[in-house]
Amino acid sequence: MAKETSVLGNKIKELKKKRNAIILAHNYQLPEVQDAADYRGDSLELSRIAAKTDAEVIVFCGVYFMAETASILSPDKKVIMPDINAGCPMANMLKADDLKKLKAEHPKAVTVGYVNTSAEVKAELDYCCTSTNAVAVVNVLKNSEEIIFVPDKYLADFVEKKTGRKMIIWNGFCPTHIKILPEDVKCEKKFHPFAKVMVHPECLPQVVSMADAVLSTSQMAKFAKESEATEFIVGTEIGLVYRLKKDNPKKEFYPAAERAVCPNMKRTTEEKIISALEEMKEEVKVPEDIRKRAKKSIDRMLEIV
Ligand code: CIZ
Ligand code: SF4
Repeated sequence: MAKETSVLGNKIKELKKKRNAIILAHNYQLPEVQDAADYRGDSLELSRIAAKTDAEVIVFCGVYFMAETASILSPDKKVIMPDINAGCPMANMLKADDLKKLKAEHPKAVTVGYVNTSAEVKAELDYCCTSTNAVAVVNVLKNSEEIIFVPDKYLADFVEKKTGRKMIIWNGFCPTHIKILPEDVKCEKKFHPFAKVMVHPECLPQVVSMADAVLSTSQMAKFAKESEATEFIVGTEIGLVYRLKKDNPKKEFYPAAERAVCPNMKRTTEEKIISALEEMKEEVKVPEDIRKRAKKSIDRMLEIV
């Protein structure tokens, strides 16, 4: 098995060189995909790496909105996905027309949208945000009477509690993170009483309220490294646990719930990376008019953080 993995790994390396490509893997990708990648990170970190690299081709191992975000920031590069059908159900819960309607109902509201949205939705937003900076973005909007926050109702709930703002929210959610239940955290805490509990803000509010720290995946990576604690209960998609263990071999990481698996994140395989590099597809490209408007919402976020 190890031999087979290295054969695929070598093939990927060879093709990467031939195509002048880099491979980016989201923190939730399969271990072997993370190992094949040049960089791992959250969606914004990876999109910013894509914008900076000299490589001409970006192989984005993640879900569709993430590859779109990379394409929005790097219009001159070829962004390809090993499996174009890897989507994000949360992002698919809000269409641009839904947001247009919500905006028409609240004409004075400022619109803030989680990065887990399509490019068309981002084009309708005033501000994009990530789970790392959602609170900071909303805090800047002190003078705005009304705020629309889409699509994740649980991230919205967390931001409302942190900022004291009441917002107009959408009914979206992550089907993977809601699988982590309060009793799972309770059970892990019983087995590992000294472990710090890190939880993603896409989790249920009852789970969020049990956490020592509510963090995005990039923040979890940083927190695990810098904390004096040596044991952590990890309340997010289980792919991150592989990265945490690899980066911190002396520390212990326990998934809050093994069932918190995002099937779309697991669609990408080494074999599909090879085909993508061989055939140079499927390309993700955002039409220029939408790209320009979507980029504005990302730029506004980057001005804040
Ligand atoms: O922005 C990302 O990469 C997502 C969706 C999760 C996270 O917290 O990193
Ligand atoms: Fe979307 Fe949830 Fe999967 Fe992230 S873990 S890509 S939010 S469905």
